[in-house]
Amino acid sequence: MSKKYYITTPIYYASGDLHIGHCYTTVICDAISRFKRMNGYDVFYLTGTDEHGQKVEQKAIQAGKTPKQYVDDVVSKIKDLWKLLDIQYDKFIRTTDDYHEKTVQKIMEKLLANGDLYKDAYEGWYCTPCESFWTESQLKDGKCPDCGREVKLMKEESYFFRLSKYQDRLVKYYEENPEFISPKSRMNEMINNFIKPGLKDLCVSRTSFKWGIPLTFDDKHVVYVWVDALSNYITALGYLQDNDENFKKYWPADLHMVGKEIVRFHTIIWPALLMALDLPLPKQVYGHGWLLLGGDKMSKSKTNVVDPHFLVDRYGIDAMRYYLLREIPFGSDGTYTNEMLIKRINMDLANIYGNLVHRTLAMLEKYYGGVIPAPGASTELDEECKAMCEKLLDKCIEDMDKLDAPRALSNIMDVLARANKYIEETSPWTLDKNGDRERLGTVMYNLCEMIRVANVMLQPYITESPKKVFEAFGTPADKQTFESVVKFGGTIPNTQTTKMAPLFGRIDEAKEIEFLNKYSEDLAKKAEKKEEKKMEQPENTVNINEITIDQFMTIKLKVGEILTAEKVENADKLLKFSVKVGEETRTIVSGIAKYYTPEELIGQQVVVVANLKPAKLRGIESQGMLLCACNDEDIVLVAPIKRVKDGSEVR
Ligand code: ME8
Repeated sequence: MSKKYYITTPIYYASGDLHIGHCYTTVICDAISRFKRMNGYDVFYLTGTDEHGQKVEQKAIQAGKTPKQYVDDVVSKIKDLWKLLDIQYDKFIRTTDDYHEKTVQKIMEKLLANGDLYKDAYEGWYCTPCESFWTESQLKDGKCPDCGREVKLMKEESYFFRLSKYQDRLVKYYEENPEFISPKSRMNEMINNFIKPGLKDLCVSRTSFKWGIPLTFDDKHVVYVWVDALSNYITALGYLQDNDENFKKYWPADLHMVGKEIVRFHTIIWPALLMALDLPLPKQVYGHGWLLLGGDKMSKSKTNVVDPHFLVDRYGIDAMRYYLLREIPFGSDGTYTNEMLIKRINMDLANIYGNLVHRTLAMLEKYYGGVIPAPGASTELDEECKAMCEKLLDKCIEDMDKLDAPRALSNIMDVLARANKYIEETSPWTLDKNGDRERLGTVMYNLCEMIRVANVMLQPYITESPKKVFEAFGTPADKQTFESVVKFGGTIPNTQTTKMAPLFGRIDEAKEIEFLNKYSEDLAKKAEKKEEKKMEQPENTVNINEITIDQFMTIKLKVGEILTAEKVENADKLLKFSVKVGEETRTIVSGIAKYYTPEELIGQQVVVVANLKPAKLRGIESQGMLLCACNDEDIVLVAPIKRVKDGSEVR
């Protein structure tokens, strides 16, 4: 029976378009999966989308859609992208899938029943884009330490998971399984930054928004997105469902491949949750590096995104896959540059691979009418090339055991480069001129076989060209297995070859770079314009003709009492207030100075938009907005018609 191999990518946030940094994780996992399949493993490759949470809810509102409509659209684009990149996954999970939602509810019930959940009040700093809580000391200059964006102080009733209880068991697991957190440097990071300062219990439910999985035992609460998302790795296999065959067969995961910024969720929270559920732990979490652009992480929000559709359209799937797999040193960050992309295509794919294939086909045509000749006696040189080919499979297995695709590809390219050198060394045109048919036949046969061996080994990484090459050489594609390259000589003599279109045309580097730089500049300008427009039209004034009740409920209106009021210096229209909203006191700046004196407002009750993104007005951070009735002549503050407790919700 073949050995199983369960590999996962993170599930992608369904909150916008993906860039080639995202494609990196999926392409690596695809190459590993294809390699393992060819190496005889029974592989299950899972990917999917992370669709709940406040970030998605807000994006949906901005787009004037319901959250479900919004994620449906994004997910369909993500699936198209994986198709474009020829990603061969076994399952695509969506966290809005019914079976997933029900199972997450059961997981939460189980945690409650085991005493791993308790209810308390939560106060902490929350980064909405990262969906992460931080303590005061973890913040960097008062901002999110992961993405550098603003954080919000949140206070709400929540359920907590007893994460602290699992600290010692986690450390023991790390010690006993040194490969669990890879590469090793990431393990030290986890221990020093998170474990040593002491794990705190984790807030795992939220009441401040609705777009999530409700708790069955307290439906005011939705499950914290990271618990919802991490559970995908077992819900996708049928955990706690009627058909749990895949769960029994594939769990625990052999590899969770993740970007380095989410290693902590996968190596602390996830194993602790699994311990609480009494389940075996994954064998390895690999934190790969980032694809950088101009020194920064590529990111949707930084508008420095490199569009995979454009690149695939211009250079082809194989060029993109090859670039991602070959160029970025595995485990470390790598910088995307147009120059390196073009260089890689020219150096490896056009000069080494494409050139070899075309020269060989052309010589076969010229000397043998396109038919592959049978080999004769071998020379020392031939034996050296054969030995190199026969070692290739083992080398690649060794590399891929370390998940080192760049190295495996470099070893395959070495064989192709060796074949190019073999042509120079044997000089088939001289053999032809001298009428040395036997030696010419041997040389041509060996060239075809070297191409075949390298082509077999290229199949997990690039998916189109090997097929085309097999076809041109008349090689039956279904027989090009790893076993077929153990011994040199799998090419069948007397096979008719056919002409093929150039695999990879050589690109004029200078011209192409000029074109790409101009293209990037235009894109950046467009993005800048879009950003400017957004500033002119703040997010909350996006034109929505009709909103649903769910969308309305995302706007938090609360009653507040004005404690102090004063004029803002050098600003005729502005008044600065401190407003008591429940237990907190907020600073709010409002443009109503022409309509009220500060004194008449002290002690008044008003309606505050409480979840408005803070904005700076004349250097003062305004933490909310006061509702007013407005017309051409007047602006009048809106207030409850009788006094109520401040902090009361308005809906
Ligand atoms: O983190 N270079 O989703 P996501 C390399 N939903 N990899 C990059 C990258 C870059 N510039 N930018 C993103 C999430 N990635 C969560 C996961 S799993 C239970 C929940 C990688 O859409 C990133 O590191 O932000 C991650 O591995 C993947 O893209 C998805 O990121």
